[in-house]
Amino acid sequence: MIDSEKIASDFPILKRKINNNNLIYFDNAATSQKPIQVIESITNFYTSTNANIHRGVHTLSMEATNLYDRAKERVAEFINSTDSESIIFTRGTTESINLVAETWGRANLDENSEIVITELEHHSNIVPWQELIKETNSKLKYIPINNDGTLDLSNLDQIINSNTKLVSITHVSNGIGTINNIKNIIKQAKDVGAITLIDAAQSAPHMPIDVNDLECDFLAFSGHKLLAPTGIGVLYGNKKLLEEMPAYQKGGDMILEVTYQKSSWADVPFKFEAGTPNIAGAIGLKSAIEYLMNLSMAEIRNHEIEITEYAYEQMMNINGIEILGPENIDERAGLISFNIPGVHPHDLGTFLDSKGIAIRTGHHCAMPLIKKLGSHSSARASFYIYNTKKEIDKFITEINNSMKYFNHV
Ligand code: 7TS
Repeated sequence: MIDSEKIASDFPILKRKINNNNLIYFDNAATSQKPIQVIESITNFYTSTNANIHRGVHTLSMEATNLYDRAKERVAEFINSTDSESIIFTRGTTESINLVAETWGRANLDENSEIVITELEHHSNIVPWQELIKETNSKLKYIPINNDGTLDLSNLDQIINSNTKLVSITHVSNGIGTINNIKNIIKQAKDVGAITLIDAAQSAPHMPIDVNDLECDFLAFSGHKLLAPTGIGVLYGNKKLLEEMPAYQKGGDMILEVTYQKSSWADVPFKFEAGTPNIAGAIGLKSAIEYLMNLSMAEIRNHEIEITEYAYEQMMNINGIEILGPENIDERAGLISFNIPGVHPHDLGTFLDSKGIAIRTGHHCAMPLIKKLGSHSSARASFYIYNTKKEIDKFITEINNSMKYFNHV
């Protein structure tokens, strides 16, 4: 079992007071907080090892290169990839998806091609495809959702068909917390010869991921949502596909040979990592993954099930509350998106902040989804390893207080 209170003591920011209250951080879907181990790994790098990588023969450069390469090995282990050469470091999920759209997408799609996504997606798994279909004259199709925010797979056979070239789906919805059965959808995509991309931004931090078992072609996630710093993320790719794909950004580090006339590219994954990468970020990511693996991803998921169920049951007792997304905890990640009658989500967010509680309000960068569910915005509480039942008790009390405050009852 996870000892959240002990874990919380590793996170310096959680000692902060916000408006004279202990900070309760329930905005983990936006970004997670960072433990001292990760912060120190970055400080140590800059105080004792800082140098550029893959180019120096001097000690510091070799040490920095070694740390960077080991970070890739850790990431590979984290998602059960057999090969660290399948791991590309990017700035985050957004850049990982754009990389696939701009390289694989431009090279492989034409007017007969269809891309399939779902109605649950974050903007970063919608907008790159909307732009790509304009360039390639291909078509974008959506797997629809049911009223409870789960995917309606009843017409999947028609949606994914012989014209489908790419299926790009989120593992977990950031807007409402739905966990998709991606394994089945990947299988269906493979049956028609389509490539698959999984947006794991909201799953990789919270549950075990196994790319070998999933058999997806690409998987994207961000470091900052799993205890690592901002500006570092991952694109896992099927190595054969990566080798066939055109380069992404061009410049230093990604080349094999350059003449005044032409250039050739380095091997995968370096072909996709032009310029000096985020070395300190990669080292922070390595430390973050070690922290999470030490706790066990299965235990992290169990902890989130426990506190999410605890919160959900109490929230259901709030008069008139509307909770978006699935009821069944097996289909819901550690995230609750909701609306309270008579209290606008922004007002609720401001009220809760005055009590030290941080939640997100708005459309959560999933505007079409929130609209489809009949709202313009919602309040969203998202949980992580350091959150406790005690914090949830205070959260529920303050939601009730906000209703009294705004409804003047
Ligand atoms: N995909 C999903 C499912 C996400 O939740 C996010 C970020 C992204 C992609 C983009 O990640 P980035 O690191 O490249 O920005 N989601 C959120 C959120 O829910 N609130 O703030 C950011």
